[in-house]
Order: sequence, then C-alpha cells, then structure tokens
Amino acid sequence: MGLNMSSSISEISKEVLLDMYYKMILIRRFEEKVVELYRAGEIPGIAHGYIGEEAVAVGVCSALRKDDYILSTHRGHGHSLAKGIHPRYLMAELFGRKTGVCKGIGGSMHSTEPEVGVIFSSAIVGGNIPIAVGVALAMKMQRRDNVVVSFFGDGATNTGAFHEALNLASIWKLPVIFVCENNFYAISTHVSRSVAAKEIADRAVAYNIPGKVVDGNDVIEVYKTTLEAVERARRGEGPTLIEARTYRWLDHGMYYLGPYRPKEEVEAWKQRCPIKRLKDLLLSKGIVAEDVLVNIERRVEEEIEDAVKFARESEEPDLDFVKQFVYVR
Ligand SMILES: Cc1ncc(C[n+]2csc(CCOP(=O)(O)OP(=O)(O)O)c2C)c(N)n1
Repeated sequence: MGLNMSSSISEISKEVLLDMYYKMILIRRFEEKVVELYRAGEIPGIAHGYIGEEAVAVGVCSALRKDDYILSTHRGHGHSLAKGIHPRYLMAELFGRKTGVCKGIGGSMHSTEPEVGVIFSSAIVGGNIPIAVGVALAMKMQRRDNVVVSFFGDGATNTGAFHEALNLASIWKLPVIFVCENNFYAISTHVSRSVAAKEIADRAVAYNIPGKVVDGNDVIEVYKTTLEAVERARRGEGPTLIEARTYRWLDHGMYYLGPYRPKEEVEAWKQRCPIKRLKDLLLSKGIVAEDVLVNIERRVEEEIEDAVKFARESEEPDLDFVKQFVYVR
C-alpha cells in the first residue's frame, strides 16, 4: 500500500474529489435504505450490501471514462451507482418494477446499463471475470481504446475462471483491470482458510502482470492506482490485478449468519470508515467548507427519497411483459 491519502490529494481536482464524496454518500445512503426496505418486506429476493466498501467502487470508477466498461457481482449496487446508473432505476430494479434498469426482471444481482458502461453483472462467483476478458478482446479487435474493469471478491480468486481469465488476458495483452475487493470473507470463510498465496495480489505473478495491493478504504489510493492501470491498458500493455483491502460492515447478505467475525474486528474496520476519512481530509486540507459537504449529504437524502417514491409508484411487470424477454426457439 504505497500511496498516502493526504500526500497525493493535491493533484486531484476539487470537482473530482467532490464527485467522489457525493458518490460514496449516495452508495452509503442507498444501501442503508435497502436494508430498511428489505427488512420491511418491500424488496423481494435477496440483496448483498456494500456498506464499508464504497471507496473501491468510487475510486475505480472515478478513474474511468463514461464509455469504459465495468462488470459486476452479486454485491453490485455500489458499482452500478459509482459508474453512473441513476438511483431511481436501480431502486426500481430492486423493487422488481418495469422502470428498473433491467425492467424489473433482473433484480439486485443483475443490474446492467450498457449506456453508462455497466455491461454485465453476475451472481456466479467468478463468473464475470472471463466475460470481462471477452469484452476487452472485443475492444482490442475493434481497435477501440476503452478499458474494461472486472470487480470480484476474494472468494472469486479461487475459481478456475479467475485463473483462466488472467492467463488469457495477459497472453493477449488485453485492456482489462481485475479489481479484487478483498473483504477477507467469502460468506463466512476467512481468506486465510481458502487462499494459498500470501497475498491475493501475488497471484498476478503467475500470469506475468502487475499485482498491486491498495488500501481499499482510501479512495485516493484506489483512484490513483486504477489510473495507472488504465493508462497501461490504454497503451496496449495489458492487464493489472488490483487487490483492494476493505471490509463489509453488514453480514454477507441481509440475514445474520452467526458470530463468525470477532466483534472487535468489525468495530476496528468501522473506525476506518472510508467516507469519514475522505471528509476529514477534505476539511483538514481546507479543500472545501463543511457546508458544501452538508449540502451534498442533503441532496443525496432527497435523491434516495425520490428513488424510493419512484420505485414504489412504478408498475410491476405482468406475465405477458416478462414473456417478451424469454428466448424461444
Ligand atoms: C460459482 C458459485 N459458487 C458459490 C456461490 C454461492 N456464493 C454466493 S456469494 C459467495 C461468496 C463470495 O465471496 P467473495 O467472492 O469473496 O465476494 P464477497 O461476497 O465477499 O463480496 C458464494 C460462495 C455462487 N454464487 N457461485
């Protein structure tokens, strides 16, 4: 973890920093609302929260262009919002409404909107990684300079798909960035019980690509490391593996799995809240006055209320509507 949050902030524009703050707050409030609505029985199906991990999605997506692509996972709300999906259409998707990003028939784990670069999301652990390589191959074959990011968890790095994908991406020097969100647990299994490598980033060595460990609760470090990987990819030099160390504050999903994590560990990570860290930095460096941040927080509260109202008032898809999207030979 090479970069230091406060020393490297001066090179980033105020506009970008404020957008990062806005997006992190947006994700946090969105997820808090999802927990509330899920427990109240308003959101059907299952959902996996991103609270605590906001700096990864926001740091990475802030380093991308709108026409770059990301591929997401079962824990994807943060990725979608960070890349630019409007909270209204994501909330409506979670509610299973026709106005959702996938017309209400994808749900929490499949949010996709190619117009803003969210090209695919998969609940199959490791499933999006080879598909990201395929998208990157398409970019290369079409001589486009777009970069592709695959987000996945620590558990996904134990799948064959991860290893096959990194190998091929390296051999073909594809413009793809592999972002491992290492939150230390795959459901209740700690990484030390499932990953043989000393560090997940070390797995890059086998594929002759850079493997970098970053503090995933430091949005500036995530952003800068991603920028380097993006430049490398656009230069045609191939992929990078970034291991962003972070922590999920909630349980794996919306249900309680039991005490597999020490309470002190959870508390220690909460003390390292990525949003508070950015806020403290912006204020201590005199980059913005507090009322600017308070206004952003207010704006987000309104946007979340608006998204819930929009979702609640939207129509549910009926059977005839759903049938239009079923493939029949
Ligand atoms: C191929 C496959 N195996 C098992 C599962 C069940 N499953 C869902 S999430 C999960 C853990 C994923 O852990 P990780 O990749 O570290 O991501 P995190 O949930 O920590 O973000 C598992 C095993 C699945 N969805 N897909």
